[in-house]
Amino acid sequence: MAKDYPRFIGRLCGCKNVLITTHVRPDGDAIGTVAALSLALRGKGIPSAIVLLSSLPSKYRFILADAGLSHHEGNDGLPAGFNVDEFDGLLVADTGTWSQLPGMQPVFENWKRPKLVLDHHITQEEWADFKLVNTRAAAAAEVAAELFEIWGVEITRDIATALYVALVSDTGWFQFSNTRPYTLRLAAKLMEAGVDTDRLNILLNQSERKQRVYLQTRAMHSLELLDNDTVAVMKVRRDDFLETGAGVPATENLVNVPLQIATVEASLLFVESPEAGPVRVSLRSKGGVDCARFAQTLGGGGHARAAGVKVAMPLDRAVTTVVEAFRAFKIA
Ligand SMILES: [Mn+2]
Repeated sequence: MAKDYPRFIGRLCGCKNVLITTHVRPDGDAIGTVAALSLALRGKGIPSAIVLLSSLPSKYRFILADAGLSHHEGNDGLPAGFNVDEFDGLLVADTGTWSQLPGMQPVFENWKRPKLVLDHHITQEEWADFKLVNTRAAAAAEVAAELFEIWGVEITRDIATALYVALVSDTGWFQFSNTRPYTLRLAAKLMEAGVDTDRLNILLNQSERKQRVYLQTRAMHSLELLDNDTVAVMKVRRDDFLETGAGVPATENLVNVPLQIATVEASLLFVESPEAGPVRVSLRSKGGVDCARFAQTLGGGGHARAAGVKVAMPLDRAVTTVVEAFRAFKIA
């Protein structure tokens, strides 16, 4: 692994214009890591462009704005008319699977230029030319930080802020079991580089629109506890989006709420698409069930305690189907 970093750096240094992207519906780790990578490349004199495959959540807008980074944005795919021929390298952060990169496979599968992946997920596919994957890393940002250290990237306040947002996003502000000593040492280094943690807390935890809390309230009303209160199921219906005016990003972290209950071992959140589209299922466990392995049986992926899958069926049938499959998986 250690010797992979110089090789990865070598590939990046061979590029003159890098297209940086991440998974659809980007979270804080995705946005923070992409921003930090783009700034690091800029520091090394390598131009890059950030391309998002769905809209940038408003709460993360400040990361790019503070750093003076622009981005291109698609709607469940590459931006319309986007010319990938301007680039001689593809850098994908925080995912290693085409299913998380809608619209990318047809364009890049046979692309004759380096395709690089920097990730921390267990679920991987073998299409990249070079991958930097550390599944012990709490966030893709940790892999990026290790890369920067070996590359001698100067950790500016903007890079530190982007990496810090990524860390707190994927560790639940250092609460989740993926938090490791390295995570906290890195966080300390980032604070020393000038991260304003109080400002980040206000921007990320105390700056929501009221519509988000209205949507979450509805979702919590839908809570059902199954199997002797060990499995929690919550649903967000299309009407919940329409009637509250909230969007899909408002469902972020909702799946963790039922884990507050002592008896609950696993939480399943079903989110109906506000438009047409599959039901998104988020899975969380306290460690007794491997969410990633279960998600993989249905074509999804993720981590042992946090995973997701998309199911192309009506909401209520999706709930019945996934819950039944989950029970069978637990017994097996
Ligand atoms: Mn991540």
